[in-house]
Amino acid sequence: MHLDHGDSYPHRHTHSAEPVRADGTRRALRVGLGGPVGSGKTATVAALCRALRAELSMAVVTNDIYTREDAEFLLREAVLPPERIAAVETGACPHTAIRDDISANLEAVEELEENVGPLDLILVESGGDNLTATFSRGLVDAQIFVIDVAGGDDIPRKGGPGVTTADLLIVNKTDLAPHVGSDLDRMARDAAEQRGDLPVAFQSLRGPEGVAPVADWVRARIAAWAVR
Ligand SMILES: Nc1nc2c(ncn2[C@@H]2O[C@H](COP(=O)(O)OP(=O)(O)OP(=O)(O)O)[C@@H](O)[C@H]2O)c(=O)[nH]1
Ligand SMILES: [Mg+2]
Repeated sequence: MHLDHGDSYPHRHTHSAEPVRADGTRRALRVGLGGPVGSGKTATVAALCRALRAELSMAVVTNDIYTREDAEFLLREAVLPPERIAAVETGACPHTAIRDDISANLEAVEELEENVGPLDLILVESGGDNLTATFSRGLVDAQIFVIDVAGGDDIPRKGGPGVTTADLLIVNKTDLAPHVGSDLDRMARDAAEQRGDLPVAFQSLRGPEGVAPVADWVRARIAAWAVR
């Protein structure tokens, strides 16, 4: 049987484009943010833009199923100039567009680099999904999985590839823990058990520290990227 699908078959990307292009310029570090619906992905993206935009050349791609709502929120909040915010309407299960057929997202990332580049950092927000959603390594270089304390303090224990393998796990909305009866120590213990040495950030975007620890994690990734 001949299995040559030519150009019409969705290409499976198993690794990203090289950091340094043929002409010697360096492409942006691409960081994906995934996680369940409403956990705080867009709020984290907005806070990261505010924290890092003075020191890094940044852009954002948002994924929504049927709308451009997340991009519109970021535009309204003016976290970046409008030409640095792109929306992909996935029209299907959100994980398909970040894992299986990543072509629309890759196109959005490459167009941003072309139109507003050179860029240091592109954040790609997945549509809200479930605990199994992860990004293709052909789309992003690092991924952050965002869960929140209101989703239940047993989420880290339940595992799933987002919780166990993401380069950074954010447990968001810690300010709500007392109101919803979530035990943060238990979440920290369970997360450590699932993730070994991989880092976990407990975050409240309503608190004084806000996104600062996650912004520091991004800075460290950028520093490592610059010497690759
Ligand atoms: N109390 C509290 N609320 C937060 C925090 N972070 C985000 N929120 C709120 O949680 C709600 C959902 O946040 P979003 O950032 O839209 O969540 P999302 O993960 O992007 O949602 P989808 O894209 O729809 O999956 C919003 O009302 C945010 O203001 C936090 O640290 N504490
Ligand atoms: Mg969102």
